[in-house]
Amino acid sequence: MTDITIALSKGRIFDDTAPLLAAAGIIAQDDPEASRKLILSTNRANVRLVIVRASDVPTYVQYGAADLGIAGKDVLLEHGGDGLYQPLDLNIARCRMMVAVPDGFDYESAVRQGARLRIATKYLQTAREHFADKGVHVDLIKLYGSMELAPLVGLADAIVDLVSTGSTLKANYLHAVEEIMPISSRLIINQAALKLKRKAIQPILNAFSNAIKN
Ligand code: PRT
Ligand code: MG
Repeated sequence: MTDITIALSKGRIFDDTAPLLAAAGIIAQDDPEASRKLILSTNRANVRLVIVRASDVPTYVQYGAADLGIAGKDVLLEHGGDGLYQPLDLNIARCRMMVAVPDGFDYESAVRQGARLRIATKYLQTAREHFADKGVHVDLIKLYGSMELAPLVGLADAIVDLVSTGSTLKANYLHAVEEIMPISSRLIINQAALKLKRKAIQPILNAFSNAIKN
C-alpha cells in the first residue's frame, strides 16, 4: 500500500478539515489540541497526518515531506506555490484580507493626498501587490503576529491582516477600510507525488471534492 502523508495546522484548519478527511474515510487517532504528537496516525495504516505551523504547510508539501496539505490562500500567496498543485478550494477557514486603520485616521484622504503610508503586516507579497496596483506608496513593516498593536503604538499607519468576525479590530479601536481579497483554504499536492501516487491520492481528492460545502 502506498504511504500518504498529509500536512495541516491545528486549530481552525484541523477543525474544518476533519469532516473532509472523514468523508475520505480518514480519522485521526489523536486530537492535535490534546496531544503533543506532531505525527498523528489515522484509522488507515498507510495514511498519517503531520501537524505543522500554518505557514509551513506549503514548504512540507513543496519538498515532498508531505504528499498533501491544507493551507490558506493567504499562506499560499506568500509562499508562491512553487512545486505545488492546487486542485481544490475547500471553502473552509474563510475570512477576508483587509486593510485596517485606527478609528479617527482618514485613510481615504491620506490616499487621495498621496501620503506615503507605513503598513505593518505578515503578508508582505500580498500587501506590496495591493498597494502597487492602487498606486499608493507604502513602507512595509514585517511582523509575525499581533498586527493590530502596530498602529496603536505608532509603529504603522495601517495594517494588512485577516478579519473574520471583526471583533479583534474592534477591541483594538481599528476598523477595516478596504478588502484586498476573500480567503479560504486549499488542498495542495506535491506535483511529483501526484504522478507517482495517483492511485492513492485520487480517491482522497474525489472525496474532498464531493464533500466541499458551498
Ligand atoms: O497562529 P499561528 O501563528 O501558528 O499561525 P496562523 O495564525 O497563520 O494560523 P491559524 O491556525 O491561526 O490560521 C490558519 C489559517 O486560517 C490562516 O492562514 C487563514 O487562512 C485562516 N483564517 C481564517 C484565519 C482567520 N480566519 C482569522 N481570523 N487566520 C487568522 N485569523 C486571525 C487574524 O489574523 C486576526 O488576528 O484572527 C484575528 C481576527 O479574527 P476576528 O474574528 O476577530 O476578525
Ligand atoms: Mg493564528
